[in-house]
Formats: sequence, C-alpha cells, structure tokens
Amino acid sequence: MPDIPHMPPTRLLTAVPICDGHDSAVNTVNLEFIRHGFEVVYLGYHRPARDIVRAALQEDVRAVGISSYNGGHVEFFTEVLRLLAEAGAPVRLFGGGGGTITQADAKIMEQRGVDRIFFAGTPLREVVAYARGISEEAFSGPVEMPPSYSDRALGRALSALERGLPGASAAPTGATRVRPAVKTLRIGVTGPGGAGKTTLIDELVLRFLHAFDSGSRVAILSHDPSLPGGGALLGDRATMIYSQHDRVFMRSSATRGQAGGVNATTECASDYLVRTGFFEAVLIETVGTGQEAIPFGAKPGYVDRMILVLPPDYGSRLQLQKIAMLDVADCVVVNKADRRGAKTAVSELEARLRDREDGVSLFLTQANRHRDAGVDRLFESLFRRCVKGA
Ligand code: B12
Repeated sequence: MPDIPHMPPTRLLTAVPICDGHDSAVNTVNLEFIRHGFEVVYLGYHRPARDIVRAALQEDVRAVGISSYNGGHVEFFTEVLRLLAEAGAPVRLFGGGGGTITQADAKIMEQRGVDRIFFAGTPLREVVAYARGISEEAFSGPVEMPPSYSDRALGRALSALERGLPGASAAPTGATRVRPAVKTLRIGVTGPGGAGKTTLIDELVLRFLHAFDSGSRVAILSHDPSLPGGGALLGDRATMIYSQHDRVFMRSSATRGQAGGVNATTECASDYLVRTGFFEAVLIETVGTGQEAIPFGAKPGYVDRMILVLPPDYGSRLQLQKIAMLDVADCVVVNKADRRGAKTAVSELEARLRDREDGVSLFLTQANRHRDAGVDRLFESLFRRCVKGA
C-alpha cells in the first residue's frame, strides 16, 4: 500500500430523484455532513439515475446518498445500483425518504445492495456516524487504478493527484487525441460570488455541445470554499443543466485552505486532463474571488484565456481601479445585462481597460437568458479557431 501523506475529507454525493422536488431533507442532511467535515457534491433535485451515476464516477465519491419522497424508490435505487455495478464502481448507496419508504421497501432495497435507509425522525448524529464509518473504510485499502481511461478512471486519477500518491502525475498511456491538430484550450473563469460564473460556463458548454462533433468532450474543474472545519458544499452541479451530459467531464473541488480561488492541485489536475488528449477544452471555475486575486497566475499563467466575470453592481468606478484581474484578463464579461447599471458598467470598464496594450475584449452578457447574443459572441471569440477546424 502506498504512503498516504494526509487524509483528505471524505467526498459524498447527494441528490433527489427525477420527478421529485422534495429537497428540504437533503439540504438538512448536507448541512450536517459539511459541519462534520465532509465534502458533499450536491447534484440537486429532479435528477435521473444516469446523471447521478455519471457524477459519482467523475467526482470519485465514496458513497451516494439519495433522498426520495415521491415514490418509485425501490426501482430508482435499484437502477442506480445497476449503473454503478455496470461501471465497476464500488460506491455505497444510502438514503432516506421519511415515512414514504416503508420498512418492507427498505428490506427489499437492502437485499438488492442498498447499504442503509434512514427512516423518519432518525437523529442526524446517526446519519453522520454512518458516514464516518464509510470514511474510515475509505483509507484502509490500496488505491487501485482501473485499467482503462473511462470517467471512473479519470475521477480516480484526480483523487490520487489530490492525495499526492506516487505515480499519480503520469499522463495516461496510449491516449489518442480526438483531433490531433487541436491544442486543448484552457480557460480560467473567475470573478466575485454571485456574478453568474456557473451559469455562464453552463451556457458555453451548451454551445460547445452544438458546435463540436459528437466525439469531442469538454472538462470543467469547479471550486467551492472549504469551511474552517474542513467540510464543503460543492454545489455547482446543482445549478447546471447542459453540463449533465456524457460529453462533459466535471470535477468539483474544495479549496482546502488554499487562498486565491482554486486549490493546491488545480494546476496539476488541469495539466493531467490536457495530457490525456481527451478534451477540446478545460474550463476552470474559481470560487467567488476578491479584488486582489489572480487565481491562474500572472500572465501568461497556466491557462490560455482568463475570463473575469463581473456583475453590473460592483460598486463605484473607484472599485474598478482595485481589481487586479482587470490588468491580466483576456476577456472581461459584464454579466446580468438586464440589471440596472449594466450599460454604465460597460462604459466604466471601457475607460478602465483603455490603457491595456496587450489586447482585452469586453462582453455584455445575460447568461440566464436562452440564446443570449452576448454569450454567443464570447463563445465565438474563445472557440473560433477550434470550431473552424472542426
Ligand atoms: C415538506 C413537504 C413538502 C414541501 C417540500 C419542500 C421542499 N423543498 O422539500 C412541499 C410543500 C413543496 C411539498 C410538495 C409536494 N408534496 Co410533499 N411533503 C412534505 C412533508 C410534509 C415533509 C418532508 C420533509 O422534508 N421532511 C423533513 C425531513 C428532514 O424529515 P424526515 O422525512 O423524517 O427525514 C429523515 C429521514 O427520512 C432521513 N432522510 C431523508 N432524506 C435523506 C437523504 C439522505 C442522503 C439521508 C442520509 C437521510 C435522509 O433523514 C432525515 C433525518 O431525520 C412530507 C410528509 C412527511 N411527513 O414526510 C410530504 C410528502 C412527502 N409530500 C407529498 C406530496 C404528495 C407532495 C406533492 C406531490 C403535493 C402536491 N399534490 O402538489 C408535492 C410534490 C412536490 C415536488 N415537486 O416533488 C407526499 C408524498 C406521498 C407519497 N410519496 O406517497 C407526502 C408524504 C405527504 C403525504 N402524506 O401525502 N411537500
């Protein structure tokens, strides 16, 4: 067994099944998990079994927890188990659904391989104790890398990189590029919390899926902050629609004490994804950042394009003088174009960027609007070269 330098937080994934909008219980359970030091990838409600399993493999979680209140739980949990088994992933499945999952149903589910069902009124400390049991197990055996470079293998490789395991930084062997002539484009997306970075990325992904042929894939490395106790809610997937797709590989990471918007292994993880040759683009989304952050390094940094996303209400013109990214970003996006002050923001930014001699483009977008022309322009400016070559 290789030496494990430190024990990172245990990663769990939680979700609510398709046709079910009861997310109150899962939110309560998530909060309890992160308070106790777990990293929880939350997929949101109304999620098909396939989305849950794809996410579990890419995120390389130890266990999946499902909260189901609208019935059909026996079939739904069974389908998740079937897809996990098909992928050869030893991921535990657990969950709850108040009084709607009867003792008799739970018995059938457990016979089929569900690890544990929690009934109505279970004290949350019992749920946490169960998850602690999983984390102790997680590090008791050797880390085995699957032989092929499936999503599961990529997910495992990124976990090994995070833990600094020996040999983890090697590129997969025998990988062939989908388009040998095209260099993987690395795009860093940053900006303050609430600017709409995740929605903008999801819209760029939608355009990617339409513009590129069905063999090409895109990767996303997204980040959320760790709490002082080590737990984190990794919730970007819950707000994404188009990124729940087989052609998208997404990994959610916590900052784990690193300041600046990403974590200590992000650059390494993006290098790894580039070296696989599987992706046309790797998009890196930071946590909401402050004025002094330059998360991808000073220019040229480790990405090919740096995008700064700002909401129109960044404050006064004076605030713009203090934002370090305005000196290095390749694209500045004023998102939420429908908000008051968006046009003023554009002219103030034009003035702020006027002295930049290295070329910077300014875009006005409304990412939450379908087919927004500003997002179209941003996509074309990023991918023009690649799309033409497709
Ligand atoms: C709150 C609620 C709502 C809220 C949901 C708010 C929200 N955002 O979640 C609202 C009012 C919106 C709502 C709507 C509906 N509801 Co409703 N709702 C409930 C209610 C009253 C409570 C559920 C709840 O959140 N409990 C709080 C949790 C924390 O407590 P708990 O259930 O005991 O949870 C424990 C364990 O079960 C377990 N657990 C639960 N989930 C998980 C997950 C994990 C990972 C783990 C580890 C553990 C775990 O841990 C918890 C800790 O103790 C239940 C009745 C009930 N008493 O269960 C009906 C109930 C679930 N709803 C019901 C129905 C029918 C509906 C509607 C279809 C009504 C309608 N006709 O419009 C809609 C559907 C909404 C949708 N889009 O899916 C039915 C379902 C019937 C069925 N399946 O046979 C129920 C049972 C009410 C009833 N008796 O008829 N509902």
